[in-house]
Amino acid sequence: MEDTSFAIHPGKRSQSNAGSYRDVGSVRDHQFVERQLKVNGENGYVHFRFYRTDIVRIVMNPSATPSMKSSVALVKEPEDVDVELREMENALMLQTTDLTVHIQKSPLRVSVYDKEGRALVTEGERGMAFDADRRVIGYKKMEEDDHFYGFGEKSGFLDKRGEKLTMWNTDVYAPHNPETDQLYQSIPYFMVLREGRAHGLFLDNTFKTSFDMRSETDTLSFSAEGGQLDYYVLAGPSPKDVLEQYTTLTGKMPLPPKWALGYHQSRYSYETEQEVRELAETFVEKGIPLDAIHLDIHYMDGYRVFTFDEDRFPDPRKMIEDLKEQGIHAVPIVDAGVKEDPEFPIYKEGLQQDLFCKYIEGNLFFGDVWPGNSVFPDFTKAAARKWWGEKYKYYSDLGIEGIWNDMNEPAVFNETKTMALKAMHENDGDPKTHRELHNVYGMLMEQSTYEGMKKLLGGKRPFVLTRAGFAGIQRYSAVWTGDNRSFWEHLAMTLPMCMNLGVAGVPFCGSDVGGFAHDSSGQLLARWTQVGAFLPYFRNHSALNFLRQEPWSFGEKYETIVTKYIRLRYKWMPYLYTIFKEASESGVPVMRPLFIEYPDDSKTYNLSDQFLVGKTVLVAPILKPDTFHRAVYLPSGQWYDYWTDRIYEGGQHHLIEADLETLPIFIKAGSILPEGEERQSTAVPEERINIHVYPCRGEFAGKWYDDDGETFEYLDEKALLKEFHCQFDEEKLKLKIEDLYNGFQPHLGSMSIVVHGIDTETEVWVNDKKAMTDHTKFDHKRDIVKLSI
Ligand code: MIG
Repeated sequence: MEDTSFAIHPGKRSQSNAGSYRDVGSVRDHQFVERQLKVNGENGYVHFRFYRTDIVRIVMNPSATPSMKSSVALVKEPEDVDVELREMENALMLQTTDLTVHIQKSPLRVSVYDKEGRALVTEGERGMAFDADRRVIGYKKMEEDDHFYGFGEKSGFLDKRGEKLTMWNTDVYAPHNPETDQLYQSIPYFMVLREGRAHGLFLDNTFKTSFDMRSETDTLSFSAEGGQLDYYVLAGPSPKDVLEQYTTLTGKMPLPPKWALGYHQSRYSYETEQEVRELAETFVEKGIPLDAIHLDIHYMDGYRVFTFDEDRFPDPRKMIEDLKEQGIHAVPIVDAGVKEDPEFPIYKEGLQQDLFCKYIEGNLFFGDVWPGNSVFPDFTKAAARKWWGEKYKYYSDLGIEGIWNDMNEPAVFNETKTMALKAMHENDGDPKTHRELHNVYGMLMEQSTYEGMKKLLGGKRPFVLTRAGFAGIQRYSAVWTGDNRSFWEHLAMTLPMCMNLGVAGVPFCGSDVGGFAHDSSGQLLARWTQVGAFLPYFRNHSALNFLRQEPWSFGEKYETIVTKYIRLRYKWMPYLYTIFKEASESGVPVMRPLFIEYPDDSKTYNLSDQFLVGKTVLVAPILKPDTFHRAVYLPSGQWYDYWTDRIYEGGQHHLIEADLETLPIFIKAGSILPEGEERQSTAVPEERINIHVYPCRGEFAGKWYDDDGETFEYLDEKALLKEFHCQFDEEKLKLKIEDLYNGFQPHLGSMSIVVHGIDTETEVWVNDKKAMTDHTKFDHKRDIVKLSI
């Protein structure tokens, strides 16, 4: 290795982030001002800035002093961190209480260590570099035991080691294969798990980026087609710490309205008011719970956004009102493209106010989408975001509280599938090409939608659903995973895809239950609905010209099963809502890969066909046709079968039977979970809560969170948080209920405690009083203690 710049042998690395890269060179000099270390290399400039003691930002710019501006992903300003700089002959060292950044001078190589001296990221032969086309690249050593997660919406298995992933928001109708890595979302971020400890790396670059954990066995690289090599190293050391760190940088999911956690029914499209009303009627008649009906593009007048077609939907206001009375929200789709039509007010106004994307020469960018020739709002411009956000008044005036944004990659019907790369974004006075800002277009549309709707709803929480997004999308919107197909393989893919979205900071996500394109079947719909009941976002959606897949579409046998699981969703609502609240505060997702809770258990590292809901509920669905058993891995501890209360020993695999009616669910001994009731929709108040205690010896605890489910008053502690602490020693089970806050009173008739897995001799004490137990309410394995609040 020489001190001078060097080029990487093109032959050797033709498979990797290819090209001839020039190294940043050796350190010439440095300056430490305002808590920033500014290093000048021979061929580039590198700045170091701590955001917290456990988060460091590193920015390399090949040709100019680095800009410390951030993309729209960032919500965090750097804190005033105490940083110590040590200068040595061959190196510089920046140190906080949590991290040490070691900068070798010749050549410039950066390694980051945690407080225990554990190397998080290290550079070896290669470090930071760039090429003649202004691509930037960073190389890091890849250890033998490194496992990779996050990256957002990606096909394939859970652990991304051995993958090469590109981030470029893309409308992919078909196929979603293991090799289809550019989908609708771009989250240039990953978490590494190495020997049970985790750290993270977030590349804040909006260009097309790519992450290569495939081409070399001991080196990974991350690169961008332009801009700076601007990345953050997150210290961990646990997966949950990394999630907290990442969502500190990019923001947390706001707590959704409760109705958004209910069951959603969609179809491309329910085409008339009559059809929508009949659909709602059928759900009510059959007693199948429903919280939302989605209105796909046919509701619009010639696919013009912010309109209803008057023939198909003669009285949307009345329809929406009547649906609400049935506890159902209407959620209309709103695409990004605006029809070219001089008599269409949105087109006219947007033009008059100069709010659409243009080329640098001043001519408008036109693209073909559903409405035909269309223009695209320039969401990089604050004025356009505000304008568009206010346009939702059209919907909110009709009583609509949820919006579904589609085609916001943006998708265009042409060969590149999107806007011309040289189209411009005004970007609030800092104009950039679409090539640079493509990946944030959807995210900015969501910002506009969420902020606009929030203002319009006067204190109510909006629900916003998006297809496209970038790092930080969780601040504005739930994410569905786009146009999957009614294949068993796509049911299976839902699990790792949604788990990795969760690891990438997006807790509120789900796939089209039943599959979007292609024909579903009764069995597939049944199994997919079983999974859907435990996905953070639960919507059945299907495409034009394929078999219908409403719960009753495949006959009574399947309808019964599908209904059972939709109802089950509502029983689990208090628990789901509690963990949604936690996710909104901690960034730890609702749906979790097992390694988050068991980082020392290597059997969890690529476990792609099971997941945890919260900390202690394990779901192991059947993902294959005509299959009525499967191997389930239960990590250490003891686990209760949810259906039978049979106890299984963890730390091993079990062969579990699961007829078509059964979704295998296991609850870890040492759990306390709130359970609600089956209801027609979340609009029906819960009469009763059961607190289920699944004991293990010793101490354990659980929580139940609740609030009005629709306003922001919970932020002023108008909420209820009960904590349950339990002690169990075979003869006695002592439960303490503590109100951490009780600024909200649910309309409850009663609260009951249900204790599992104890025999009749065991005494149950609640808040230091011996409780009357009633063994008749449940089967012999369960004990119930009645208690009212
Ligand atoms: O190119 O609005 O992913 O959910 O039903 C199709 C019609 C456009 C794509 C979405 C899908 C939606 C469909 N849209």
